[in-house]
Amino acid sequence: MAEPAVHGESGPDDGADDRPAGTPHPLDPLTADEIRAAVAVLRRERGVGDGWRFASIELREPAKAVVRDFTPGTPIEREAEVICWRCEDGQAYKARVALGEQSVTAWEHRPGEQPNMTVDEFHECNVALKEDPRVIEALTARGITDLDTVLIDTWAYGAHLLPEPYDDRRLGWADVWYRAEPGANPYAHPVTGLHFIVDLNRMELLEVEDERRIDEPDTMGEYIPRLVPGLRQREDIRPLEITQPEGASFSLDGNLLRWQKWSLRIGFNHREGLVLHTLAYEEDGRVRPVAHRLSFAEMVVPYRDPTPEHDRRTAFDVGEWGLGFMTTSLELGCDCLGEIAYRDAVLHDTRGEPYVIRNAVCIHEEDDAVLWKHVDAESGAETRRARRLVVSFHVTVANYEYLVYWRLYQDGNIECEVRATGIMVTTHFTEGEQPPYGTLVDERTYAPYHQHFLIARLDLDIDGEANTVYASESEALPVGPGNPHGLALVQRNTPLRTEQEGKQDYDWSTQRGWKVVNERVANGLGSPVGYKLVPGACFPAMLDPASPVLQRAEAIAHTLWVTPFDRDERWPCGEFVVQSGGDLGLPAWTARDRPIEDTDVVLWYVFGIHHITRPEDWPVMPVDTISFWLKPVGFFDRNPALDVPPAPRHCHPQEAR
Ligand SMILES: [Cu+2]
Repeated sequence: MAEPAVHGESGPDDGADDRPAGTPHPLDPLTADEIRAAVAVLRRERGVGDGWRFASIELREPAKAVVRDFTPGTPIEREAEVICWRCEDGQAYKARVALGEQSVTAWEHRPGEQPNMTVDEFHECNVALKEDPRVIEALTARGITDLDTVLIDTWAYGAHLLPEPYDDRRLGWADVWYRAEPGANPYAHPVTGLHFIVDLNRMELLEVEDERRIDEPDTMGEYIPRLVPGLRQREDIRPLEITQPEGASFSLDGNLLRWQKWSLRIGFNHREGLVLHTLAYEEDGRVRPVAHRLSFAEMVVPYRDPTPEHDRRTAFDVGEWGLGFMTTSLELGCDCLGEIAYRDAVLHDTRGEPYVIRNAVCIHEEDDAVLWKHVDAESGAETRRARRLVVSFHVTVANYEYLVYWRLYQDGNIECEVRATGIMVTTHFTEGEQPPYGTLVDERTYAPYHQHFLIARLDLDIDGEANTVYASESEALPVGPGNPHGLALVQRNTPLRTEQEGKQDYDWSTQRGWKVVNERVANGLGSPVGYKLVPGACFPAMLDPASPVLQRAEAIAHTLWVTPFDRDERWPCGEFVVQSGGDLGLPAWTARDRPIEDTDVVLWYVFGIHHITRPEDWPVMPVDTISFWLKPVGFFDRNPALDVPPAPRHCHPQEAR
């Protein structure tokens, strides 16, 4: 869901200066000029003119071999992948454009598919509906006459809910909210029972659903200090400054980021937002690959409330709206502290016109308490301070915020943290009639339970592409000979050989995790090198197999899926999730049951927030924080952070005393 406030902040800049010096790297995102060039070619060769919309324009990432063999300065063929549609008949096309030759290399008609929702449609729908006499009448009947206070929020449909007379159209359904005064929170005031069904291609109001007029309760949904009655802000907080007098310890060369022994490339696109490419760790002069590509490929947010107010509310925030399109500019001192480097993102509107999101990605170092420590009776305390490199971006999807942090540590650990914050969707009810599917958060106001399933696409390449995934589990042996006290604990590692075996669920009782191993590379101890996906924040879908919501998002039915690498397999719930009926992603690909042993594998990790709403989440929700880890397991021969020096002038007993 999407209220994209990003345009205003990004300004009129056209992003022409975003290209790093020199020739592009094969993984650099498209520049503004490249976006314009792709659009110009399609206008010229395929007649994509007025009356069309561009849903997405992004870099077609090259094959791994091209990336591996690239030498700086060598010209490369850049390709754009474009999805556009003709509004008149709703027909969608997927195109590929060779930017060097300025030619269309693929033009695929996609009948029956709906491209992603767009920022332009969201805004145009809000404006068009507010001009419609039927909308004005419905609002007036509810005592709302100042349309400037009204926000109409468009959501996408699932196929199973499309109203029949219009089920071949591009449809949106809309919620209505209003601000108590200019600058106040629209999500503080839901207009319960009023929804609109809209043909987005014609911007035509098809139906007004006007039910259940409920007397507005006396709620307090404001969070901006001047609007919170009687708020006395705390006065006992003194400044906490982060200083790095000699600057940061990372370097940025175009999109290439280096920090201590880590290196990676920053990527960005409309759908996944931030992408980490070619992540590697250098050891004794050897650059050791860990991941080819890390990103978020889907997010599924079913509201678990079957009442008519919420039963359509299953958002696919990646596939419908795009984490990139929803990315907001970051601000120094608020979102990030310390010595910060930012990267801008270049995206485009539905006319194909590029625009820039300033400070879309933040890169900085953080102190992270103790890295390792021991106190010895003779030599005293030996302590190392930990630091981590954080690459992050924030998205605002209408009422909700998602903050994504990829963190690299000095001991080879990788942590992916997501924080959810923002404003919960709420609904009013008549006294004594609160539905059981949510929590009371304010007077006659409840926030429905819902879930946020995030699907991380983890293309790991542990010391190369030939990897095997093992389910790694602990087993306690029964009491018996050799184990009289029942203490024996062994570790079982089961190779996942096929895609069917690669469908894995979390198991608390065995502490199941998944180890990605390269059998062809041994560490100094003679064992194959590996990294372990240490699960966190996983929970079952809790959806009946017959549920059409689960059928659209079968990917959330397992904690982990493993597939052989295919660069065109990117979207775990399907490429076109707007108005989708079934999941054409992971379940369809894995139905072939391809081998996944000793080959280039991709892990799809499903985790998230099972959001049982609380009064404390209202009116603005303090962050809910979840994460998972990728940890080296025999990738190194010993603690790789032994070489981290003590902090200068501190922490070294011999010198300090
Ligand atoms: Cu939530």
